[in-house]
Amino acid sequence: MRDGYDVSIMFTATTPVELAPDFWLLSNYVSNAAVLLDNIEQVTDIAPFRHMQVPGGKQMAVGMSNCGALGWTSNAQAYAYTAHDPMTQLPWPRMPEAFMALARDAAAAVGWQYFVPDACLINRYAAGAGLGLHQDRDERDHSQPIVSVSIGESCKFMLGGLQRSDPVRSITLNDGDVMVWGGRARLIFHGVRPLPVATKSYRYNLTFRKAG
Ligand code: MD3
Ligand code: FE
Repeated sequence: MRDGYDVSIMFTATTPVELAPDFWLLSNYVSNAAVLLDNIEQVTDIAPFRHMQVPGGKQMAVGMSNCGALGWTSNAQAYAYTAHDPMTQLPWPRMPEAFMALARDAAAAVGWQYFVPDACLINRYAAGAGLGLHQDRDERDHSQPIVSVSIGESCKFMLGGLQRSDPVRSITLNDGDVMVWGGRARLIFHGVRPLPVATKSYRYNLTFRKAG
């Protein structure tokens, strides 16, 4: 037992599918998302979801928070990983043990041993919220993979290529799905199509990174 939960019941033996070179989908990998929702609530009691501004001045449709030593933040000027929450000046809440175990086990399942993330970005999508096509390039060490976990409502994930103009595939992500990518996929363009306006509850996504 860690954090009061038996984290060993969290993972399902799913067959990983390589959607693109070094880009893996583990469908229905998480078998008890309730543990994750409980931990998200504990984190966001301290570091509430907020809609960050981005350079250019717009506000993101996705609500965001972080846990771990570093958190991804944005304002009207720049993006950065910071040790403190700029909204409260507090350190980001520590990464729950169940999160760490999930990220480590998923990375190892597709061959990235000893993944130790120091940052977990928590995204919350309501009806109408999406994330435009982008690359994740604010992390220092691009040799480390990223692990992402989908919780709650499904979404259509946009999987592009290494050029913004490359064709984009649409992949449905459901509750409990995990993606792991690195290497040749590390700088792939990707995004999330806006959730249909009739969507009744939230989609959450955890992204685990080695940012520092
Ligand atoms: C990077 N989040 O937070 S999962 C993000 O569902 C982000 O909330 C999305 O993109 C979400 O930056 C998508 C993360 C993801 C998926 C595929 C990638 C990041 C990726 C492929 C290449 C590089
Ligand atoms: Fe991203």
